[in-house]
Amino acid sequence: MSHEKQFYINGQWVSPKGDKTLDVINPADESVAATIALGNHEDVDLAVAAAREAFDSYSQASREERIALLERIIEVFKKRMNDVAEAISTEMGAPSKLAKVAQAASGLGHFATALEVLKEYEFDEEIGTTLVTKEPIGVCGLITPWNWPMNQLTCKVAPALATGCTMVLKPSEVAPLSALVLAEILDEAGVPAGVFNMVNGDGPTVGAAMSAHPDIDMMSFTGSTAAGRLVMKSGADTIKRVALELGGKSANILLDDVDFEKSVKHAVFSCMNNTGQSCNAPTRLLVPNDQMDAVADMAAKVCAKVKPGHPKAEDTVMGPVASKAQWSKIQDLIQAGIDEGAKLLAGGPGKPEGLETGFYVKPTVFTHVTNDMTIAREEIFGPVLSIIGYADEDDAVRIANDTRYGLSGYVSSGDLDRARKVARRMRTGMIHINGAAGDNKAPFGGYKESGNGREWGHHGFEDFLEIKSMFGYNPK
Ligand code: TXE
Repeated sequence: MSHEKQFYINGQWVSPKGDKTLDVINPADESVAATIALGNHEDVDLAVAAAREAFDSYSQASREERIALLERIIEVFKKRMNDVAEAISTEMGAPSKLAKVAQAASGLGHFATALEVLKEYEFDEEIGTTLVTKEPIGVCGLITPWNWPMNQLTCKVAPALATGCTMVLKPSEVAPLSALVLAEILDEAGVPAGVFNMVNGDGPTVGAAMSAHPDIDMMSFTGSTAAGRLVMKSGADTIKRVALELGGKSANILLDDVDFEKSVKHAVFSCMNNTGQSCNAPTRLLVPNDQMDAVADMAAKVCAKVKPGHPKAEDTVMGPVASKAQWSKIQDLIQAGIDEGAKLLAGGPGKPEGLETGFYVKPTVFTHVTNDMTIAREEIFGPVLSIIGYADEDDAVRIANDTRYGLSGYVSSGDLDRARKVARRMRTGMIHINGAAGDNKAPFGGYKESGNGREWGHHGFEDFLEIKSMFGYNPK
């Protein structure tokens, strides 16, 4: 039976308290892919009560028991890989290959990493006669977005389970289908009742009820900076820990000694990957002023290879964007780029030819962008690259840091030491040097308005742990 109109609470699929529903739109053809139930504060109360009740025993589960649980989850996840990929592709439009090889695989990867970390993690530390121990923080509220849906779910659920926390998850209402598959996986793997609970719903109702809830001990939120700010504010009343992973406007500095052909190719493809819907996408390409024209020629050639198409078509490298709202936001920003005087090199407003139905965007590149333009300041979250010229290395660093965001940065140079020197001056939580990919064993998170938490690997355990000092010694 399908669980789209149910929530997963206390180890069971249950009916919602209210009767609100929402159609999930397939962005590839605008058809209704499913209709989900939207929860309210009563559903949240039930889920939190179940998580609270389960915490007493699950927080005491041994390391071995938690290891065994993660191993079972990984086994079932592998079996359901095609279902996960299919759900992702349907709900947010990722091309089939990207959905499976990158999106679903990264989701599974967080369970594998959490398992590896849990086997070695030092929960206890002796400081003199004091035992300092790290304990699960309690009931966690997890709120996730739609852009890398399974990756975002599991980079929270896996460390929460590994550290002995219980949780209530609210996935994005735009992309709730992969979360339903995850709940089925966790159920089949035998996660004890109440440890994992899921309530679908919108942000202002279910999300807000969670962040204000007195029985939730911490919130882990990924989404827009605007919504993250609201979660932090409402969490303040109950002094919750609030871990935020928010937007970005990452600069990609090409120093003057790079192989420009290679770096520009990488720059364009990375910006357009997942139809530009990644918080760490390198959306501002910074090049020496005297290279602007040469780089523009190269970028135009690469961009012509990024063909938008239906997610199910074999050769599609770029699917639609996830929603109509997202499509409209991107159109407005492309228009702002034109109005403010940036030079349109490729793409532009409107839908690509032959893709009039569905939320397809033309891969778009602007050159001669200045960092005060709207397209250089706002997170577009679409396949739109802004190329900005710089005078010298100091100028490049100044432009890179001239943003309210601080998630990722990118630097390319023929000399690793030189690239690292520049990287140290960039105010971001992550830097990719010479096109290196991220590593899910290393911390992921941002500075400034990009957030305050760190996810992935052993650093990703910290937000889910409290620290206790036990002073004392044996009486003689
Ligand atoms: O995000 P929202 P939207 C950025 C990106 C995108 C823009 C808008 O620029 O164009 O945000 O996307 C929940 N209390 N990112 O509107 O609203 C919501 O239900 C609690 C970057 O879709 O932030 C969903 O589960 N929760 C980002 C989640 O927040 C609330 C990924 C994300 O939705 C809430 C997504 C509230 N008051 C968008 N309001 C990234 N960091 O990768 C909403 N939510």
